[in-house]
Amino acid sequence: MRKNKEGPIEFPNDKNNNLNPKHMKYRNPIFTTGFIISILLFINAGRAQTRGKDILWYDKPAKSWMAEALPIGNGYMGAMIYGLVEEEHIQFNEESLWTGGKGEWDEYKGGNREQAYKYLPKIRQLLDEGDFKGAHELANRELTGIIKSVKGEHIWEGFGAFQTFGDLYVKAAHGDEIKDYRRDLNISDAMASVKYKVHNVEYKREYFASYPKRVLVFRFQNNSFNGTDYEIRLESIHRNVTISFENDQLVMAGKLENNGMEFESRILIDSDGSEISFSNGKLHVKSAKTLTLYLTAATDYQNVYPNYKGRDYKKLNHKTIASIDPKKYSEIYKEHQKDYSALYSRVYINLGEQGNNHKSTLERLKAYSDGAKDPSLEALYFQYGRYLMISSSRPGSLPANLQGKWNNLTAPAWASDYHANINIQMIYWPAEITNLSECAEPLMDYIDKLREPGRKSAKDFFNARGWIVNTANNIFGYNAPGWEFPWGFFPGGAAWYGRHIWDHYEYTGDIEFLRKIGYPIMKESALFWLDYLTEDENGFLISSPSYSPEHGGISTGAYMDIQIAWDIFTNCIKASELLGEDELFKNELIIAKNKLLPLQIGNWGQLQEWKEDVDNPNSKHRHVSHLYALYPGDQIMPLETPDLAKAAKITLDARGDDGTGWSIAWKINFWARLFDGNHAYKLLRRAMKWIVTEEEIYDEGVGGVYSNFLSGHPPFQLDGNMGTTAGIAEMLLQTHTNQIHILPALPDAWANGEIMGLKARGGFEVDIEWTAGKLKKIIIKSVKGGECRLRYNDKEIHISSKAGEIIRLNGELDII
Ligand code: FUC
Repeated sequence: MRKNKEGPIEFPNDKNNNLNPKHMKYRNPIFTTGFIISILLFINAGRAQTRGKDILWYDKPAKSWMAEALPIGNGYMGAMIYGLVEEEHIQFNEESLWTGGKGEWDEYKGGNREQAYKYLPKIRQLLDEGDFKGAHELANRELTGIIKSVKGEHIWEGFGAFQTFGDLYVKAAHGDEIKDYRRDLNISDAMASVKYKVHNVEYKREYFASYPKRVLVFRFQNNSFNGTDYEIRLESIHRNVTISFENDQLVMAGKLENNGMEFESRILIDSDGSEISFSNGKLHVKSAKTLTLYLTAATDYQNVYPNYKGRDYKKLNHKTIASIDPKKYSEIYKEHQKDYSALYSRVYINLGEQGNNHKSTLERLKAYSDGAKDPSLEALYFQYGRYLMISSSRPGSLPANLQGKWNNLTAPAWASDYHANINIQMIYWPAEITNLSECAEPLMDYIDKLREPGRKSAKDFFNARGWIVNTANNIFGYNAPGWEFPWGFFPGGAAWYGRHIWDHYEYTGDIEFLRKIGYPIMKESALFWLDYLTEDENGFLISSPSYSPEHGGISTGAYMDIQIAWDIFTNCIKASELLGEDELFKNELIIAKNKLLPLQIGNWGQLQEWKEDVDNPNSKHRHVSHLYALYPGDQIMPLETPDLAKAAKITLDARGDDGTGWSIAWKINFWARLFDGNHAYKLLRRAMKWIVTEEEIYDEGVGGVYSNFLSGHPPFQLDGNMGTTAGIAEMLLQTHTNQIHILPALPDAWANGEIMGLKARGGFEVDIEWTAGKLKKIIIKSVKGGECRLRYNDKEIHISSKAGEIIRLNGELDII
């Protein structure tokens, strides 16, 4: 039995937070200078300190997983912390535990349907003849993807779903007269904690997720004289699971019934208790003052087409646990904190203070939803998006799915998959602009691996070169259209991912990434469109058949397709010029781009969603897909294309200011791109409206935020969080117009403020400070050097910068 020798209980954070007076005694001059320098350093650190920690806190344990439990994650794994007193409940996930795929159904072929493309000419003919009904029926029969069966809502056999992994329960043997209960999540350090007292005995818990160590860490402490007895148990909703205890490790191993996927989690137990025993699947720790659990998990999944299987997960878990020295808890925490804050602390935001930190986050959210001003709550929500990004997407991990890495069900909404017709794209919108480019790497890697299965789907359904991915996508290479239209048809997912690749290059300036990985992927996405687009009666290139994502019927030109084709052609042309490659291909793209069906303004001044002028002015539909060109695209820009921007505004006014969580978030970005800060702010307040209970189910107009700050579609969907974080950044900085546009959509509500460390295309980092609604100061760090074009209101300046140069400017854009 291993004993923890750390000595008397001391709560580490408290130590860090108080200034230690001891230093003040010495008077020696050299020492004094040294002393002054250290003071300066200290003040600096102090300023970082005085930034204060970004913390969500609550004065009650969580009852609801979706609405109240608090998420932690290390990219690979996620956990939801309830903070229950008598028996703590921690539900956890590992990113690759999924049903579905070949293992579940021998005939699984990623949804592909051999030679389905043979029906394309007939469908196009029916469309040209105006028989939209006939065309839809044929398309819905012959162009849909194949899965085993649909069993009730959200169970799509063959396609599968992201799975909960297990539930950890830790019972502490103490009375129930609880006092001073507090549960919090410090997103500056990525550490959750719970504190309470029972009969003056202090109980404290800490929870963090270490990416460097690939473990979730839970520490339970108390300062009772004889320690406390703890009981630990692991549960899983999956059948055929065994629980065992070996080498101080609680091991849960199993095999999914659906597809035979093997999985294992290991918890290394460390305590200073007098005894540890295992019986009836439970672990009993006697008289402990400190109990620490190090949890890791893995499956035999690997992202390798076509079998997606074969990882030596047991070896991985053993290696992970072997790397943990339980005596080094503080070091493990410090390593985590250093790793995490190296990313998180790149961006600082201050939108003004209302002095509400003494109130719990839930109290503030309720007051805010009733109309109270609370700019620092908005700043906290902004940073929460960055926290969730770092916690769910790290180099080497899978990308965040619809629910990041958090799911407690076997049949989560939309399978908690990789929906590619808005959702996953939105989830990654904050990555570059909020200076977390590393967190976009899992997406780049995932996109690269989608190409092989995607080529097969492009061939089978469209007899086209290149690759595609449609609306629904699982981790087993399901790139085919969905099994029902209209929602299932969206081959544009792949080219839309091309926008993320191009952005990744534009923000990082990583030309080798572009040459070796980015451009080859983009080129293949563009190839599909060169083959799929056909000429209409006027010689314009259209996408037939096409559906505007999940809205309306079959069409010969859903504009989102045409805008995405425009975008991938444009960025491929830029990339090929930059790389000095593919001259012929580039020219082919230029010709095709110029032949694309031009965007049209319809009969009520709206931007048309389809080639056919049939937009319904009363539609409140959540998907506003034909404004892709406004955001995240750059085909529509108020200063460069004022008429189209005006039409986009008319469309947005008609669609209204409500919607699902992600739809509202998208609208924040749209209004920011239209330079209407007050309207974007109105949508922000709508996006942060408190969703009272998790019972509120899916509907067009009830998006908002749960008590734990997770965004609700409803249900919980990460895209709402990320789209809003990206929207706040987009109100303060825009760089898609080949300029660094400062405060393009500053709302009146944020009269004074500052944001530091936002990223601009071209590899610049930007700090902005404003007072009384006016720019006060800008600091630009030119990471890569090069031309820096700045805009503030109507003023524009150009600065040639060197790599590493810091440029300071005042509110008039004069260099200071
Ligand atoms: C698309 C959206 C839904 C939901 C799902 C995950 O189907 O239309 O609203 O967000 O993705």
